[in-house]
Amino acid sequence: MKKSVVLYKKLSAPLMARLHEHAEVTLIDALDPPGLAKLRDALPGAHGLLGASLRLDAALLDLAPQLEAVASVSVGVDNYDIEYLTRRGILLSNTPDVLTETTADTGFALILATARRVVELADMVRAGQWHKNIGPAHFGSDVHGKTLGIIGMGRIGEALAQRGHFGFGMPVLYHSHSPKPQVEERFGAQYRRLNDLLQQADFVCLTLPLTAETERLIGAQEFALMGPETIFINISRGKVVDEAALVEALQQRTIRAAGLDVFEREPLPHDSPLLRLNNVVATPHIGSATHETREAMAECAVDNLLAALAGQKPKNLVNPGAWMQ
Ligand code: 8YV
Repeated sequence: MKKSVVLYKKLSAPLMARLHEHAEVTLIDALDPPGLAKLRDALPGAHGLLGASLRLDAALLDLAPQLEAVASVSVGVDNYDIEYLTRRGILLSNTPDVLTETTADTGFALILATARRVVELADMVRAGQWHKNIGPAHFGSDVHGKTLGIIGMGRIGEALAQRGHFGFGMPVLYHSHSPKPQVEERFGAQYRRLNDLLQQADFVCLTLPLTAETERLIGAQEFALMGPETIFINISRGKVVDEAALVEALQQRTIRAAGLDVFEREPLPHDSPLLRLNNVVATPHIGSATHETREAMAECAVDNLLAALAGQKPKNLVNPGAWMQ
């Protein structure tokens, strides 16, 4: 008897075929009200869930008494009540590694686009407003040789450091739970306490997960420690930042500019004050959003899910305490 899997993220045809071979599949086409109603109806019979970008809390998962495994198509796991899943012995997996390089590329895309005002000036050209040679009013800031500050030295932070060091000759400062000697050796990176990094870096980049400890880590006090030429980059999670304080810092030029791929609310509301500032580059959470990487993530998630449903330990198990249940 095939087990029941509920998908709330569309997969490619090859991956769908693979899942159908091993499981009874229910696909939730969209996370709109009808889709969420269909999801709730399917949960009582579900053994496995696969998807992303949906908060799976106790209220929802109490509807799934047979649930054995949740495979997230993401590296971030802040959408999951991990203690609840572990208590129920439900295996949660994610998709690290396969998205590291692409997400670090996104980080550098934002560094360059924000420093050199690419979006603002490209829009000026498109609007037919390029009438003469660019002057100081439209100059950006250099990236090469500037100091790159990375908050959260995990896989993505390390890939960002690699790009800064080898690609742009940037001195690298980092802040993390613990010193990372391999990063210091490979990229000449130097560990800094958070406040020192904020004062010394030209680019302050957030690459850390959203946890109870990191929520609103960067607020008014932290922005005040940065300088008027500092450029702030967030490719982690919007809620690591006090977004109202960020808006204020940008409006008051406490910092020079911000390149943001994540926001407190997503999609970012059209009336967000961030969208009325020309010193903001805002992208719609595209960190891992390439054809190649999203397919690799989905394949990783399918591998994790099928392993779990077959009684094997998934490669990317987030909550090992559930495995020992
Ligand atoms: C997207 C991400 O949320 O992996 C993460 O944690 O933030 C992004 O990759 C994810 O890819 C959505 O499917």
